[in-house]
Amino acid sequence: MSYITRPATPFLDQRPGTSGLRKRVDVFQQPGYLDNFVQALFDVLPDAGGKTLVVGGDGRYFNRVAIQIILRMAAAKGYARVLVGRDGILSTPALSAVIRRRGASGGIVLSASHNPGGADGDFGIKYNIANGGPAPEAVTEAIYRRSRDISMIHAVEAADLPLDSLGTHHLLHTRIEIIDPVADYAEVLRGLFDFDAIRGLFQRGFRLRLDTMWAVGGPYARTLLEGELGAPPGTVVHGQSLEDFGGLHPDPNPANAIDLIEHLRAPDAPDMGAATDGDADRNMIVGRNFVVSPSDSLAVLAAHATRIPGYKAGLAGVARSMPTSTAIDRVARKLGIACYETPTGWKYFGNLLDAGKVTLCGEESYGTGSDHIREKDGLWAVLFWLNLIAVTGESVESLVRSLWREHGRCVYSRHDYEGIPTDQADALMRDLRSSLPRWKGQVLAGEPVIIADDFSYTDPTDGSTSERQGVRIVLQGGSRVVFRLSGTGTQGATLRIYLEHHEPDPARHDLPAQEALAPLVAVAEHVARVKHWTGMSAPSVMT
Ligand code: G16
Repeated sequence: MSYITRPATPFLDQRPGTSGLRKRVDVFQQPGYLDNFVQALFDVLPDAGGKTLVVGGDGRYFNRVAIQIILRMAAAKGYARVLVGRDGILSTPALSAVIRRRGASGGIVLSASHNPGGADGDFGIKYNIANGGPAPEAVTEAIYRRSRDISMIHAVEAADLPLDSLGTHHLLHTRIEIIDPVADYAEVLRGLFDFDAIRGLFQRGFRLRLDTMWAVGGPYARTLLEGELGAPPGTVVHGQSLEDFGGLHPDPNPANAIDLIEHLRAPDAPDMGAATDGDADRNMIVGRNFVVSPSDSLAVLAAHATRIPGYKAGLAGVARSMPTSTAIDRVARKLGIACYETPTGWKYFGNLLDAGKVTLCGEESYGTGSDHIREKDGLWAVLFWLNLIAVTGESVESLVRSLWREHGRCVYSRHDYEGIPTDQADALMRDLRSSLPRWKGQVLAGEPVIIADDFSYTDPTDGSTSERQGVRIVLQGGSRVVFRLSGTGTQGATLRIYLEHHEPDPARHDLPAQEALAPLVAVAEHVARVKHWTGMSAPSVMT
């Protein structure tokens, strides 16, 4: 075994997006593509002597190949220890838990999250820092800058290591430990929830259907729910982790988890349904014939948090991404706690959580989490709901309806226009931005526009500023339309249009969301001329 150095030519497209570098698998399969990015990362990080790195992924196609490359390069970087999940598996929340519990200096997550997998699908790589959360923009930008100058790759020459059983290996001076991917994470959750209460719920015949979408959540959910909490076998469906997620799109929303939605609509529906995504950090919650919007889910959890052992002392504050509905703001106001509004991307919550300013946070994109780790956490959200149902005796639907009764309903939808040629999407956003001064004060959908701007965020802990984080048109009554381009797609551009309307009148709470939001859809078309720029007359996906 020896150190080797080989020349490299930069790839110029390695700028991380909302959540790391995501590309099609065939892009990552180009010789040296992954190596270059990892070298850029290692060049940006300080000396690794005496430090621990955690490595794992969601088990998608190319996961194993990538891990072997990373291990050989981590040894050349000089890490004292690298912890790898067995079979190369670590869900994103589990990796965050391992970094924090084992005092690692950081970790590498291999996942393209909810994007499809398999040889024709997507792959991704993301660096998490010592707090267990995604690296902030300053770090990801430094990696990108470095990637444009890479000329040498440093690795050790060694055969692939066996990843399929627990044990210890050495790559020159680096100790490689293959660890149980579930243990650390499970221990964190045990410290938060009333496992006896959840066990009691299942003993009383409560039925849950948890769809882990053939992705990495399966082993975690089976161990905890069916193994430890007494949920009957079969509670976790699509629970085997497959490299191609069974050819499906592991995105827990009503469009992609249609099988779950249908089961919850059936006459013999279980009491609760839930789904998690490719890397098990997202979640969708479904009641009997009742889909919970992610923004409402976050608000319900915040409203009842003190009933859960891990949060009984109360919440320091809460946070949501800007496009997420304002349901949580209303709960926070009632609780008398601060509610922060951040740009889209979990990385923006890290500083607030570290500073103890917030305890719970979440996003419209099916992500919810807390200060227990520094990633969103799908199974955590499911256990939170189960614990809540166990102690309140209420159903999923009644918990959401109480929220609406008390605070009004934030009717919400996201319309995605996928696969737009990038130059057309950029032109739309450019045009929209330049039109902003025109909208302020105009009457749209019967109300004056009070805000027409491009969201910018200043982190209250370190003063760093992130600009151009989404165009907002806000009407006097609080209704909003928000526009931004996705930072996680891999084909062309995806335009996301977020629509929110607050409905205080209970008699109107059951109006279908798309109907209630129709005036705002018209506003969106009026200000952004979506048809003109994209040639599309309807969104590809509505959630
Ligand atoms: C990532 C980020 C989330 C973000 C989501 C959608 O989630 O961690 O914070 O809300 O992407 O981002 P975009 O609208 O830019 O596509 P994940 O689960 O894909 O890692």
